[in-house]
Order: sequence, then structure tokens, then C-alpha cells
Amino acid sequence: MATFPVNRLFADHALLPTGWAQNVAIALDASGGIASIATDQPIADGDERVAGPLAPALANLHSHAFQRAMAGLAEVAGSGNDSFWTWREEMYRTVGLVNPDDVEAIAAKLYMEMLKGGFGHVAEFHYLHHTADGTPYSDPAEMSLRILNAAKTTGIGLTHLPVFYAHANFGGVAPNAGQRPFLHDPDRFLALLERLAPLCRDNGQTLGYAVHSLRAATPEEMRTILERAPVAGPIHIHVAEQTKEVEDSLAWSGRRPVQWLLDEMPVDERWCAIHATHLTDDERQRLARSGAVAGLCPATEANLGDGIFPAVDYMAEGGRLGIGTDSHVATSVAEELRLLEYGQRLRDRRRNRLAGPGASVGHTIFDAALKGGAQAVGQNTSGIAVGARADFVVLDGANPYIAAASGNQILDRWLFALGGETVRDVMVAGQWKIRNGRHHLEEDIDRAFARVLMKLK
Ligand code: NGQ
Ligand code: ZN
Repeated sequence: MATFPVNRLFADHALLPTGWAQNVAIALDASGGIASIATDQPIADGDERVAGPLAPALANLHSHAFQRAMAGLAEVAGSGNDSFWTWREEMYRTVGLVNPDDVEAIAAKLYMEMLKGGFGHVAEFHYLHHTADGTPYSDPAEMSLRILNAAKTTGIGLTHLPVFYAHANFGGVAPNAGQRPFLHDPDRFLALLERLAPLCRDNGQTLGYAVHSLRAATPEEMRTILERAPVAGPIHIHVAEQTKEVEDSLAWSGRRPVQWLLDEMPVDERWCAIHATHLTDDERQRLARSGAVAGLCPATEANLGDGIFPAVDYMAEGGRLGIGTDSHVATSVAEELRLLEYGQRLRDRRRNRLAGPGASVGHTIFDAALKGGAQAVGQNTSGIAVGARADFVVLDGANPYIAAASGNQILDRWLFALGGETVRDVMVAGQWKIRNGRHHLEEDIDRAFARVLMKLK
């Protein structure tokens, strides 16, 4: 492999780990990593000058791709007491309607949308393994392979997280009919991981795994998987998203879900606690100290009526967090980060909650989600730094709001005042995937996706 830089970018403004810098020359290596960064440079022959401010693309740490197909279709009121749990019934209905071709088409459309929204990588929390009646496909990895393909087609980086799911609630309650497509015993789940490990490696994709929730696995099953999984990547779990889960956990064990998880599992930097909405002060402090990432999905959490994560205190305690688009009622960095801050404001009836005195909120939460997102998807370097993967967004320098902004105003304008069109170009691993707002396979991806939506009507 070539060891010399194969490509050089030049940005008038670039967001480095030390903050915004000017006249930045970035050399990429042959494997799509950042080889060198120099600031206050003249533009050199052969440099490709980007069309606006350059920022790192973020990792989206939580996705259930198939749910994009029903986003916006669960907004008709039912009995007057609609909840997360009634939404889940509708979601299970969608599960029963999609085959592997459909899932690949939905995921490709979604991943293209995510790229356009400023994400360069996605962690797919993948539990839709089997047919509607629970029969495994002739290749038990079929559905996973479709996710791998969709990521490859679109060019988004992937951390694939096959999900272990075996029960309907704490204490090993038998699963219900809607959950049949999700189920494994530990041996079969471990076999799935074995099969996927070399495929992900060959694709340059990361393999981790997830346990769906403390509702879906017994402590014994979790311990077996933790001991035997042939995987070094991240471990994710949904936890304490709904108050009912907290109540059920207390009834089962006398402990709250996050308390139980921190007591009983070796939670550390490898772990990502998805949602973790409902925390006591003690749980919040312990989670912050654990080094794990809280995987927040602000648009979905708002949509499902989950509650508000205590981000002000958690960040003050040094807790790590990242963002995910989860059910994909939103697909952009800006929407998620904006709602993260706005939830805190609505609760506290105050402004500028997640930044310290004098700091930009946009920059503070973008930087937190950059670092936490990278950790949660299994990357050990993040941002525009030597050794990191070259995952960039170029904001539209011709947009007057962006053109007139300097420093962190660029982020605050993008995240709090502008829409999706602000992201102009997106690079993943040293290659442009979105250019001037478009993907090179846009028409094909849209056509396949439209067919699926018409079928689901
Ligand atoms: C999921 N989604 O697995 O897709 C869950 C709902 C559950 C979100 N929590 C199902 N947003 O937690 O049982
Ligand atoms: Zn989820």
C-alpha cells in the first residue's frame, strides 16, 4: 500500500480538535485516513479547495433502519392514550411486512439521507433477523448481509450490531408473536457473530453486538454472550427509556435498570447505554464515571414520549454522550443536536443549557457527540486529527448565513437556524459520497425505496 499522501484538501475554515482554524491543508493517506494537517497555509498546486467550512462528519450511534419506512405514519391518534407501547405494536406490524430486499432498499435510502444530514458512520442495532413467523432464512445472516450491502452501496461507515433478543420482559417472560423475527438462543446468536466477523472485516466494517434490553435477555444469557462472543467491538443495550421499564425492573429485582446494569455487568468504555432516560442522581453519576457512552436519540425520544435525559448534570459530571437517529423521524445531525439542547431548555425554562459560560452551545454539543459517537462505534480517534478516518462535511459556503459566520457561529447557525441543505458535500474514508447535495446512486436508491413504500401502503 502507498505510504504517501494521495490527496490534499484545502479549507479556508476547518474545525480541528483545538477549534476553528484558517487556511488548513489536509493530506489524506491511501487508506482514507488523515496523514497530516497544517494551518495558515497558502493553497498549493493540486490542492482541492472545499466549497465551505469543513467539519468532521459525526457517527450516528443508534439506528433501526427498517423503521425509516414507517416514520411519519404513526401519527394518527388512537384511543386517546397512545404511548411508546402502542407505537411498538404498529412498528411490529411493519416488521411483518418487509423481506430482505425491502430492508436493503430502506437501509440504502436511509443511509443516503444520513450522509446528507452530516453523518459519516452508523451503528446499526439490528434485531430483525428472521421471517415474520420466526423461521430463519436459509442463510441465518441474510438480513445482516443486507445491512452490510446497504452501507457499502451508499458508502457510509458501518458498525454492525447484531442484537440478542429472547424474551418479552424481565425474568425470562416468553416472547410474544410480534417478536418472533427477533429471537435467538445464545448458541445461535454466537454462530451469527462468528459468520459475520470475517465479512465485516473484509468490508472494512466494524462488528460489535447488542443485547436488546434487560427485558429481552436473562442475566445468564447476557453472561454467556459476554463470555463467548468472538467480537472485540462495542456493546450496546437499550436501557431505562420508559418509566414502565423502571417499574418492571424494580418489581423483578428491587433495582432500577441502570442500577442493575452497572451493578451486574462490566460496563466500561466499550459499552453504550441507549436512551438511559430515567436516572436517579446516583445512577447518573455512576454512568458518567463508568466511561460508557449514553446513546441519546432526541427526536425519537420526543416522538415516543420517553422523557428528558438529564444532560446538564451528566455533562457537568464528565459523562460521555453521542447521538442516534433510532426510529428515523429525523435523519440529521442538526435536528438531533438541536432537540438535545431544546429538551433541556423546555424542562429548565432557561436557555443555553449544555455549554459553560462563554461557550457556544453548538460547538459544545457537536464536540461531545463527535467524541462519544466515535467511541460508541468503536473508533479510537475522532475529528479532523492525524490518524483519524477522513470523514468530513463541507457546509455550503455560498449560503449567506454560513458565509457571514465565523468560528463557532458557523456551528450555531447550522445547528440552530438552518435546515438540511446546509450540508453540501460529505466525505467518508477519503472519498466524496455526497457532492453538492447529491449521491451518485440517488436515482437508483430512490426508485427501489419508492417501490417498497408503495408495497407497504
Ligand atoms: C426498538 N425502539 O427496539 O426498536 C425499540 C422499541 C422496545 C425504541 N426504543 C422496542 N425507540 O424497546 O421494546
Ligand atoms: Zn433503539
